[in-house]
Amino acid sequence: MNTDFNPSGFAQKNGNFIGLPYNEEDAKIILLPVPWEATVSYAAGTADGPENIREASYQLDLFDADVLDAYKIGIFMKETDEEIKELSTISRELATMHIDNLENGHGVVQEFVDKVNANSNKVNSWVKEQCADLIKKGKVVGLIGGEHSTPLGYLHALSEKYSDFGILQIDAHCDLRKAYEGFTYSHASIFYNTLEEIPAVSKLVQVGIRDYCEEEVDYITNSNKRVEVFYDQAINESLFEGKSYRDICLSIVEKLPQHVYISFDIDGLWPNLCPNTGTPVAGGLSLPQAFYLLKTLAESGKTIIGFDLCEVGAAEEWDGNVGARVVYKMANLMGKTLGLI
Ligand SMILES: [Mn+2]
Repeated sequence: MNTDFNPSGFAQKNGNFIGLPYNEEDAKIILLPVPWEATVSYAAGTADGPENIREASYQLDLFDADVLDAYKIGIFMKETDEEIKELSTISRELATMHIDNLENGHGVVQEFVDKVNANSNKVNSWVKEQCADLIKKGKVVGLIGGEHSTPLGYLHALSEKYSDFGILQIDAHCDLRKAYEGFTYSHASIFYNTLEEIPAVSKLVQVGIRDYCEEEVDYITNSNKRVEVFYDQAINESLFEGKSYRDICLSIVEKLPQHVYISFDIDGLWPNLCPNTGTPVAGGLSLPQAFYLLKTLAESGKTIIGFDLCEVGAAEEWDGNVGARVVYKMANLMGKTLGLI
């Protein structure tokens, strides 16, 4: 790290997150962009989410009242991989043709679906390799999507280090569908796939859920409490009836095991904080509510072992600005619970 660095100065556009003075070797937390959005079913653009976050991050100040000297933890954001981005563009064209066929009642071209599924497998393997390699080097990873299907490979890599961990998922959607629109590794299936493929994930706690289907409710009901949900409606009704938000956060955190991974879908927040996300839904958490929940987790004595932020749009800088704040807060709190500072 450059010792002349002034954490109160303006951010240098040096290619790194918030202009932080680290490289891949000396940083402890590595942000891995995954520019993949093949199966996005609604608004496109999240493949460029990581670069929007990087660009918007220069606007942020480094002071974090929850983690003093947070800038010293050492965060480095890797370059976007152009091959994955290209694969996303090709796959998204095939997926769009397939979804148009479905919506217009035309025959399904199985070749389109198979190709997208094959490319999803490639991305999952690439993410797993990247993350496993970083973990082997003693780094901690924050994955930045892309659509919400992107963390699967990372969760596989983590399961080789941690034999038992839980996931705190902030999201408008359960993402528990067994495939969606024919795509095995759909953004809407990330946690179905996670739970089916990774036994080390002993618990999934979902928060902010407000757009979901019967198949998902059945899956949750039959999960023997491996999945527990704090629906957006239930959270708000508890607040309206006088329960404190602190008590709600404590009951959420209580459900999680010692090691916790955070999966943050930006659409878990109010849509005015993520207007260009793939699938915006009215309602959700405010930013202070989300941050308070993360802080409650960090102060509970549990350890944050990794995180992702997905579905950040790229059509406007604002989405990147909010996304960058969410990434910084998760990285700082994770660094604190891991004793990196
Ligand atoms: Mn999601």
